[in-house]
Parts: sequence; structure tokens; C-alpha cells
Amino acid sequence: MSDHAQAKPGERWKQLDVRHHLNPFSNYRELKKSEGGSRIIERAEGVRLWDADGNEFLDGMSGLWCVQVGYGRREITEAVTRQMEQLPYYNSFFKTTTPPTVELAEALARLTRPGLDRVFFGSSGSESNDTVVRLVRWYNHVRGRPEKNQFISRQFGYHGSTMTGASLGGLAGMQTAYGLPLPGFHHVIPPYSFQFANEGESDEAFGLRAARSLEEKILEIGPENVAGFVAEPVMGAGGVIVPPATYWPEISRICQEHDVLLIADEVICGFGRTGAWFGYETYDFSPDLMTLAKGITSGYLPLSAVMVSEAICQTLEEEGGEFAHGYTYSGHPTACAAALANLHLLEDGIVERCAAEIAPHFQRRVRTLADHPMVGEVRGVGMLAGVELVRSQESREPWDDRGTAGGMTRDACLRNGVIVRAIRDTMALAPPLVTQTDDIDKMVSGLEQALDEVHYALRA
Ligand code: PXG
Repeated sequence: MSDHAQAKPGERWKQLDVRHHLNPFSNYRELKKSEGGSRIIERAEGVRLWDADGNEFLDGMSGLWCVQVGYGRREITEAVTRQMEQLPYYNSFFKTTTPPTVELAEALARLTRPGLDRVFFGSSGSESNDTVVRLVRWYNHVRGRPEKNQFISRQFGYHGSTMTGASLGGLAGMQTAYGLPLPGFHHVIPPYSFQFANEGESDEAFGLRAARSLEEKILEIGPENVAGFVAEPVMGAGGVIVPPATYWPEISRICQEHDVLLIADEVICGFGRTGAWFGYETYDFSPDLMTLAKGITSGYLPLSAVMVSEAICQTLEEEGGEFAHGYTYSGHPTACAAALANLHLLEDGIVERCAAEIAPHFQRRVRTLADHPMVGEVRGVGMLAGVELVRSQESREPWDDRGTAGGMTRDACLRNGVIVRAIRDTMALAPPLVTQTDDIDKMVSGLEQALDEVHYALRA
């Protein structure tokens, strides 16, 4: 028998991963060098994961901010099986569609604000943000405003990895080497007071200033050229950036005043994550379009959606010809069946109970970390939290070597059996909406213990 065949299955998968798999957002040289290779996650139940080496983890990140209802939900797997047996796939092109597709469209129209009654489906958040740009450009073309085609979004925003998603995004590492952003994409400052507020500037004053950077940009480009502003209600992958209370009302005013469409990227915030069904409810604004993905199926199958306002649809209906856009898997019946079963669970008390009991407990518990000498700020809302690490708590000085303390803390958490995300030096937590309070306590204690270990290691 060859060495290859004798290896334990976990070892074999790690070898195959290094040899044949290009993992997303990975440094391939480091991956090859790293001791033990990738973690092979093999099994999950509830809020727990097991790797092929037999280690157990509490999933403090809901996969990638998406597994709202936890793992192993029979209601979803059975609905998917039934749909697979009846009609695994058919498309929604050329005046055709399938029952789960339209049932889901109706459910989304019911759950979102009145006036957001039409849905365009895709398979990922990136695809949905691409759809927004194409649909809004088409809309402005149809109504005789083809020059109104520029988009504004924010530094530190994350809107996906396609060329459009990465152009809307505001992460330099995703743009510089790739010839991005594409022409017609502009960025303003995020409502990130910890890093962007001036000395002595109140949160309220900073929130207004951050919002007004949008107005300045609109005036610089010319309102007649600006189609839309795309933003996450709370910024997720950019570092769990929670806006000051003054931010969203001012953004709404600016978009209305300059006839700029307000587009909420609810890919992370949607489906209960912020303690309401959608982030726009938590911050009380009224988007013209919104993108949804992740929690729409709790990650069980790939699916995304763009909700489009009636006003836009009316113009497309009356004045537009064919909207030449769509994906093979737009409205995929099996993915839609997974979403319907997932929404049923969320509506059957999960979102409500999370908002009333679990999220408040999570926010209280995670805020106890604010006293730790490594912590500069704890911020969060609903089932989202960011713990920003600093070199000095008194001066709130960041680490010179950005990301090192964060990476060390993430690795120490993993050794303690808790999965969190390190975004530069912010530790991100986004547990499943069904996490029980004792598991929340374990996640936060695991992070606290990791902070103690890293604090000691960095002082030594
Ligand atoms: N919008 C937002 C707000 C997102 O968070 C996307 C769009 C793109 O979705 P797709 O399905 O195309 O990936 C996202 C995705 C991370 C991480 O490390 C975050 C995302 C994806 C992968 C990793 O925090 N968010």
C-alpha cells in the first residue's frame, strides 16, 4: 500500500487540499507551509462543528455570518430532499418559473417593507450586488437618464468578490492589483468612529460628518451622474462597524434630496442578525433596493435575492423592453425550497426569541470584555459584535503590526474550541440566532481566555 492510501482520511484530505484546491482568501505559500494544513470540517450539529481530527468547536461565526438556524435542521434537509425528488432544477428564463421560486418571492415581499414587492434571484451576495448595478443602470437608461450611472459606497465596505462586488467594496487589498475599482465607482468614509472620529468629536457629531461625506461626494460628481449609494446597515467583514444613531437618518435625507437610490446590502444584516428582521428596521430607514443572501437559506444552499421597489419596477414594466440579465440558477427551485423551510423556522419564533432574549444576553456578555487590557472598544448590535484590540487601552493606540494580535487571538480561540473571525485587530463574533445562553457564555469565555494568553505572550 502506498503512503497515500495508508494516511488517515483527515490527512489525505489535507494533502489533497494543498495539492489541488485553491481556497478562497488564502495565502497559498503559508497554507503549504502551515503545520497540519487546513482544518477539515467534517460534521456539524446545532452550534457545534467537528473537524476530521476529532476536535470540537463552538461556531461563533455561523459559518461565514450565515447559519442563522444552526446546523442539522431536518425541516430544511427534508424540504430539500422532497424538492430534489420532484424537480431538482428548472430555470426561470423565457416566461417560465417553478412553484418554490414564486412562493419564496411572495414570502420575501411579505417580510420586507411595503413597496419592496419584487425579487430578482441569484446564487450569491456578489451576484446580487452585480444585479443591482445592472438593473439600476438599465432603469436609468430606460427613463432617459443614461448618464446617471455612478455608484458611491464606503471604505471598509464588503460587497463581494466579483469585479463589481470588489469595486463597490472598500478593501484596498481586493482592488489595487486587480485594476479596481472599475470606472464609475466611488468611496466615502465609513461611520467608524473608533478610527475616523477626531479627538473630542462626539459620536453624534461624527455620525453626521461621516454621512455628509456622501453629500460632498454626490456634489463633486454631480447628482445628475449618481445612480445609487450602496451600504451595509452595520458593516460586517470590514470590522463590525456599528454606525452612530445620527448616521442613517442623515444618509436618508441626502439620498432623497439628491435623487440617489438608497441600496441596503443586507447580506449579513438580513434575517434577524441585527435583532430585527432586517438592518433597515433596526436603523429605521427605507431602502429603494436591497440585497439578500447568506441567512436567506441559513447557508444550507446557495441563494441570493435583490428586492426592488415598486416605483422602479413600474418604470421597467411600462417603458423598458427586455432586461437582458439573469443566471442559470436564478430562482433555483431546490435552493428556494431550502429558503422557504428556513424562513418558516425563523418566523416560527427564532427571530423573535433571539431579539428578546439571546441577543441582549450576548451583547451584555461580550461587553464585559471592555475591561480587558487588550481591548480598546466593544461594539455590536443583535447577534453581531466586534472587539477591537489595542496596544494601549489608555491611549487606544493600535498595534504597529496590524493584524498580528488579531490573528494570534483567533488561533488561541481555536485552541480553546471557539471559532471567531479576526478582521485586522478586531475580533468578530456572529453566533447562530439559536445559540443558547450557556453556549454564548462559553464563546465569550473562550475569547477572554485567548485574550489573556495573547496579552501574556505579547508582553513577555
Ligand atoms: N455583501 C456583504 C455585506 C457580504 O458580507 C457579500 C455581499 C458577498 O456575498 P457572497 O455570497 O458573494 O460571498 C458578502 C459576503 C468574511 C467574509 O471573511 C465575508 C463575506 C464573504 C466571505 C468572507 O468576513 N461576506
